[in-house]
Amino acid sequence: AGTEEEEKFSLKEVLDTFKLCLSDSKEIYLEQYVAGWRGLVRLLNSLGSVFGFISSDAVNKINILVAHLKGENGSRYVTVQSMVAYELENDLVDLSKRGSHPESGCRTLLRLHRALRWLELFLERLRTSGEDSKTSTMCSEAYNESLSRHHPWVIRKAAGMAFCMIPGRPAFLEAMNVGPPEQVVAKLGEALPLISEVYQITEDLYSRHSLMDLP
Ligand code: 1Q0
Repeated sequence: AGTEEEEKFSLKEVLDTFKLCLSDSKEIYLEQYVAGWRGLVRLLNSLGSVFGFISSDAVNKINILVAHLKGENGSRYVTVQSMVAYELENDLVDLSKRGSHPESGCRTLLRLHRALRWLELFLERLRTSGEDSKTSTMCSEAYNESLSRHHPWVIRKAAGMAFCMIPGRPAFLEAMNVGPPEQVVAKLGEALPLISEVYQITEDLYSRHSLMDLP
């Protein structure tokens, strides 16, 4: 019985990991950042197997970052800031075209970072939506304003088809395991500023180092 419980998504848990992400000096702990994504992937998996191609890409990215964290230079990967500094100082990032570092921490995290913007936009819509709003519409609008511009046509097409399979608003809110819809909405209100802050700090860091277009 245990495993099913453990696999269950909890919004609170995701919220907590994103909270723990930020140090007092606003550095982002990679371990917690990755843990936040793990929780989101769990939710995505609970929504159905049609999202498998999305969650497997996310898991792949998560695993790359974990391998860096656990690797021999793991101590340089404790925060996103230290990772960026370390990889840039040691020429471990392909800056303009794919080369010998296809799995740099910087380019890998950038993909999740862009997806975090989608999440922010989607959750804001979800939070402020009326009872009969369509989750699939909210999802694709958020996608079109963020991630889509980084995706080739085939991926946009596949994503569009997956969005049609998202459960409706009541079932979606239910999947968060928080309680009645009003409570979920309140929790989302708590989660959003945190997600936005983590997003913004990463965004500033990446643009300061001109890392926004890493191949
Ligand atoms: C509920 C529906 C979820 C929809 C997720 C939106 C994102 C769609 C992305 C679809 C593309 C995935 C296929 C692979 C793409 C890669 O080519 C791309 C680029 O990587 P690379 O190595 O080829 O350069 N990868 C990405 O852009 C990363 C995509 C990661 C998406 C992770 C989505 C995790 C979703 C979590 C569900 C959250 C549900 C919301 C409720 C949260 C409550 C706090």
